[in-house]
Amino acid sequence: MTLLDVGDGLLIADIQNDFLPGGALGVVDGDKILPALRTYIDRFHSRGLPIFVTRDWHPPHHCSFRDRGGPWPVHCVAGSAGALPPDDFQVPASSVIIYKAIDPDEEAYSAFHHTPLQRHLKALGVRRLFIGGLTTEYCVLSTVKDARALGYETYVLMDAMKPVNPDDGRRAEEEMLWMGARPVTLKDLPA
Ligand code: VGL
Ligand code: ZN
Repeated sequence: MTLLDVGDGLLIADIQNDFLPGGALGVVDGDKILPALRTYIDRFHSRGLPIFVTRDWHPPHHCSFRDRGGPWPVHCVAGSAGALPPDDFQVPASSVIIYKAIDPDEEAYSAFHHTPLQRHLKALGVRRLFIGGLTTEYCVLSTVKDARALGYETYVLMDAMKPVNPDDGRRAEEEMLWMGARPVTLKDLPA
């Protein structure tokens, strides 16, 4: 299928300490996808293709936190240790970092929502977007939805994402494919 080529871009959602085991909103086995993600990064970077990484980056009293009636424990507070990627997950210096959900009064899961992502993608000529990371049924699903609506050919990294809740994760996978996103694994992308 998909030999990587000019016009392809990789988007990795929310690899941040708080979403990894032991973190404030630790995703079970979230760390297990890091090796695959490192390989995806190599595949794109070695071809000079652009890489985008998102960071959930909440102000200290974000509306999604329980103390404000939201569903989540305090997590990924802007600039805190929990909001940083783990030391063993370094991305190329040329990666574009997208900060999201920075507005205190607005929940936002998609990497497109009130961020400059779309402008960066246009500027870099990205037409096919490959999306994985954390978490399947929130950031990945919402981002894939927006990418499809914006007309991107969209690939979901089936071997490099994890859900908060496994049932919701399976439903989200079905929904993404139903929206026309295509499944991809490392096996589909030769070195
Ligand atoms: C996310 C839970 C809470 C996500 C963000 O981006 O997937 N999930 N905040
Ligand atoms: Zn969040």
